[in-house]
Amino acid sequence: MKLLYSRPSPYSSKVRMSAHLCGFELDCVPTDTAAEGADLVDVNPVGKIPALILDDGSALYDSRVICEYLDRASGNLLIPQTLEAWTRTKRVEALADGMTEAVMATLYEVRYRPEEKRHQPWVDKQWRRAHRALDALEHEVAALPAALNLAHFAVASDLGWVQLRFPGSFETRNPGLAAWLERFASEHPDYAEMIPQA
Ligand SMILES: N[C@@H](CCC(=O)N[C@@H](CS)C(=O)NCC(=O)O)C(=O)O
Repeated sequence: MKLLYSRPSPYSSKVRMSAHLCGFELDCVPTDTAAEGADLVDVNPVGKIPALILDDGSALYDSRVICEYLDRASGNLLIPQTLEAWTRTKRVEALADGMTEAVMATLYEVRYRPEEKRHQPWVDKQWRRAHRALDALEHEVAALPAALNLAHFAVASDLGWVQLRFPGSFETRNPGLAAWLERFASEHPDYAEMIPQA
């Protein structure tokens, strides 16, 4: 299977970690979303990464759907199946990815909008959203099970991305999250290598 991805992309990072746990080797193809090239939009008309090309040539997106696919294809190695554990796992994934979505919106505001068109109250709203999600995540990570699953990968990928793009933005307010990420990286070097990097 081929994965259209980029090294800094948190959603790609989550998919790569998930594939590793499920025992799938992905052919990872660096892809520039800004170019809107046929290599990407013919696979994913939405023009976002990650996008997975299956062995039969069909495509899957977005990251949540890809992770569901990897879980099913591996016989549920990624997502715990009891109702209670499934619920926690998917909630943590949604929380971590939702936090990133808010912070990414603030990055795109600066990256893609001319200065005179930026709207600070909207940016402030995204950061309030992100901080609430980070506060909730601080409680969630304390209750994660020892065995790695999709929730760990979502949190590690999303926190790693925020640290990359906005260093210092949560570590003082959420020391438990900073410590959790550090521990994840030191205890799981295989996965630490896949945390978003420039
Ligand atoms: N909900 C999507 C979000 C994907 C996403 O936003 N990807 C970013 C890179 S991390 C992207 O492709 N951005 C390009 C753009 O928005 O134009 C997922 O979970 O895969």
